[in-house]
Amino acid sequence: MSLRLLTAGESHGPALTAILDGMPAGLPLDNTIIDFELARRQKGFGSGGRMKIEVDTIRMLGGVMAGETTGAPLAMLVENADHIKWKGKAADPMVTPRPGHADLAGAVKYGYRDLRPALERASARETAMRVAAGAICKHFLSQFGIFVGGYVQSIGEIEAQVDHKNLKACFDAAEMNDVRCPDPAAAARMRSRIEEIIQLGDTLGGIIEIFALNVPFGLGSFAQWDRRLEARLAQAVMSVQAIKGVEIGSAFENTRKSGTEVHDEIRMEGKWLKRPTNRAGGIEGGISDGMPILIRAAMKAIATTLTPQKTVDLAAGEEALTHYERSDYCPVPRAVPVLEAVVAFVLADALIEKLGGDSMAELKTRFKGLKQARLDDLPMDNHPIIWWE
Ligand code: EPS
Repeated sequence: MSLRLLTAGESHGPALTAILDGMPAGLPLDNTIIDFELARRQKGFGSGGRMKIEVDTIRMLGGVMAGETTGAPLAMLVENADHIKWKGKAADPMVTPRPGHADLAGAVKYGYRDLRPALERASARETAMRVAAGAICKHFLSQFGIFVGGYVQSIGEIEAQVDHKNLKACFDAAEMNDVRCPDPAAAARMRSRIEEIIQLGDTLGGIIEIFALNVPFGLGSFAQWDRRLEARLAQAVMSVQAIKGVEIGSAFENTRKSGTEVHDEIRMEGKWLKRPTNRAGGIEGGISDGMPILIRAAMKAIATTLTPQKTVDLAAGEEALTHYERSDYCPVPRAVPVLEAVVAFVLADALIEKLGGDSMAELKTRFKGLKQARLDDLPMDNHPIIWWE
């Protein structure tokens, strides 16, 4: 691991913090790059009241001097505006765990006498810091021409028609509406469905697609299980709150096809090796293959519902209904920048590992020398070899 990220902080505590360690020196960085992504995370139809209270902005506490990274750990802080409402006041006891939330799991595991510590840290508010770190990773990747983007593919049962040959256009179109969906007709239906679910006091999940363009050949490795790029991406995606499934390329659809139908043929265009299709999602043998990386993430309908669900009052020791304070209804559109961030983190980590070096100048020189999928870069000589004596 070249890059490391730790976050800390509670949803209603004074602030959220993060340390991103391992970013090379010499990356130009100003707060607007991070604030732009933090603002994207706050926007999206289907949010609850909290997003009207917060205006997430970054405070850099270390690792940047005179507008450039120094190679030292990047220390970051986002304040919780809602904290003032909680500070110094006794909070109502929380003793009825929400099915599907971390409430019960956290209380049993840590022995809490109230559920709040579990939900405070398990909360998706933490994703603000992953977006902050991810903004730096996206910016780092952009120095090498790599672009990470995403959009909503489905919400509930409503699916968008997506042109996977024009992923950047999908991203641009999705940024134009508040459900982050590239298909305007589906976007309108998604919006009405979310309106309906708000009226019903319920929540909705969906599928988000994240892609990366211009990723060079050779990130990740089959040499060891924990170096495989799809495994690292899957872990990062699955670590995002409410994500319960992940797919690389069209993996699930591929299961319905035979081998000759599934795999992406290798063709020649001059000396270049080309892949007319990308059902593998840009990764073969745990290594990026130069095609766009495509990841699909399944987000469940979140656990906090205005309509009560059956649970147990853990203090009274009797069956009860869940208690509702406030929540999002459909955070799927807001999850897009979060998933972009975690994918950017993994790709930045793999690129730094591939290139080595402590400064952007060193990395850029090495980037130019990377091998590509062309015959001239392959030393195949067609001679018999004795592999084992
Ligand atoms: C969350 C509950 C809601 C969300 C929150 C995640 O917060 P609150 O309990 O303050 O209403 O808005 O997400 C954020 C605060 C955020 O920044 O995304 C939860 O329980 O996970």
